[in-house]
Amino acid sequence: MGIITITTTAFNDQKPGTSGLRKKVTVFQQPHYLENFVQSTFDSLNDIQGKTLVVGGDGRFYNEQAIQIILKMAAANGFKRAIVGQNGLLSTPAASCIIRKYKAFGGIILSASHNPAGPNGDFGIKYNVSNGGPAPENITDAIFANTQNITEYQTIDASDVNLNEIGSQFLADMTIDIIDPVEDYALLMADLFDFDAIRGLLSNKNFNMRFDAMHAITGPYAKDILEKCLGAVEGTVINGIPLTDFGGGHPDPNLTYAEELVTEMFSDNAPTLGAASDGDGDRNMILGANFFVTPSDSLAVMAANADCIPAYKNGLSGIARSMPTSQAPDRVAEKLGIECHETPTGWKFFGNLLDADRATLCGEESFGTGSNHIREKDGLWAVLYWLNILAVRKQSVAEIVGQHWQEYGRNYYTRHDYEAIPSDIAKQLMADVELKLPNLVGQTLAGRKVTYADNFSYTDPVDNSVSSNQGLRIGFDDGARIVLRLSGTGTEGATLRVYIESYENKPDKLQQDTQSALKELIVLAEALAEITTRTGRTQPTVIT
Ligand code: G16
Repeated sequence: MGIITITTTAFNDQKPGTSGLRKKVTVFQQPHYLENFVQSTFDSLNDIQGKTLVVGGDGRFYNEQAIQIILKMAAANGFKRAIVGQNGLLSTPAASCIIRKYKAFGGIILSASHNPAGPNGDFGIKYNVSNGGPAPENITDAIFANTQNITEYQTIDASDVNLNEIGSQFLADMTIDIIDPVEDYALLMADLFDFDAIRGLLSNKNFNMRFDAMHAITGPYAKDILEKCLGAVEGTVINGIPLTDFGGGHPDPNLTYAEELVTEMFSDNAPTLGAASDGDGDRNMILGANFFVTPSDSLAVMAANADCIPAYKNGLSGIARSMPTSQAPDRVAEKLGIECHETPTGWKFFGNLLDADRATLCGEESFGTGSNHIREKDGLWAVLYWLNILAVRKQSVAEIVGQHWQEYGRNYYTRHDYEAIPSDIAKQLMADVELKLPNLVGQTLAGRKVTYADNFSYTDPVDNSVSSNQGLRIGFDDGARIVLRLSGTGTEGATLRVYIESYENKPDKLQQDTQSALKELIVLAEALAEITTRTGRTQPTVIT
């Protein structure tokens, strides 16, 4: 089994986005396309000789073929050991957990997250570093630079690895350990939460829950942990068998795409708790009976109730949220007297804060929450966190959030997405809004005074690295905000995201409908960006 060097030419579209490289499957299937990106990744890392690499993915179409290619290239490039999830499966949080637990050098995670899968769907690849988190920008920049100059890659001439059988095999000089994808992750969860209290809750006949795995990776994790270990009745987990095309669905846990769950949770006999996760298991949506918890509120409530959870009851070192996430968590941080960080969109920006113990809980409006237990956001962890809170507080989800608003006030929050806009139109729209920003400061718009308007730039407080152009912000004197950004995860044209928030603390105004409460700001954002005129869209594709 000799190492072979293959001559290749560069592709010019391999710039990693918010979370790795995401493209259509058909793009990844082009000869040398995946190989170029993998070699460019290996070449951006120092000293991989003799090291351990974790490899796994969300099980979508092309997952196993990609893993075979990656393993052969890892062996040819000098890795000594690869740890691979059985059948090539690892949820993103489980991959992060395994990188940390086995002190691997890094990991390759194959996923396009919530994007649809199948032969005509999306595929993705990203590299995670030894802390278990997504590679920081200096590495993703180096990967991109390498992809532009690549002329050859190394692989070995060998037959495919058997991904089905747990145990060890060899590929040239590299050991391959096929492991149970769930076991290490489940053990970690049992360490963090009060499983006995959750078992008690789940055995209470007045409590019932539904978890929608959306035909994606969390099915086996949720079945093992919720049903087998914690005693939730069989059938609690729906759509629990991972399919390579996710059943033709769009496994994005939000009010639009998790339709089956949402319909049940807003019906007359709704379960007490509803939850869903996404393609690769790092996102979560939390619902009570007839009640939706925004991801921003979810982070705030989790932080305010950290004393319910064994792993966090001794206090949080800080909270971090992405810039477009609502400011609800900031109010909790202020009350707790802990640091609160505002980072650009992308979980990679939380890594330094978590490593330096400047944040314990992190969250994003894009249905991501997580903690210092790993270095990725974690869907099932968030569900267990809520179960643990419910077990201790013995109230409904709506009661807990309602009391939170009474205490801290409510940050009304919505995100309007306009998907698949032609890229040139979207870029021009953003450029033109940016030009307007300096003149907005001091003006009164939608009955509020603009106090700042800028393009968000972040200086990491740990390593002082600067990330600019992270979204346009318009802030008002009453705490309201309008934020505009282009998504870094789509694969078709551009997705314009408009984030809108306002703050309310009058006790009798805390239960309004979100879209009505934000109406003036929504109209203002549309007018400022001239969305309909420029895109022809009269309404968003998705509202969350
Ligand atoms: C990824 C990132 C998140 C980010 C989200 C949306 O999540 O890991 O940090 O918030 O994309 O990013 P954008 O607004 O640029 O599309 P995932 O779950 O897709 O890996």
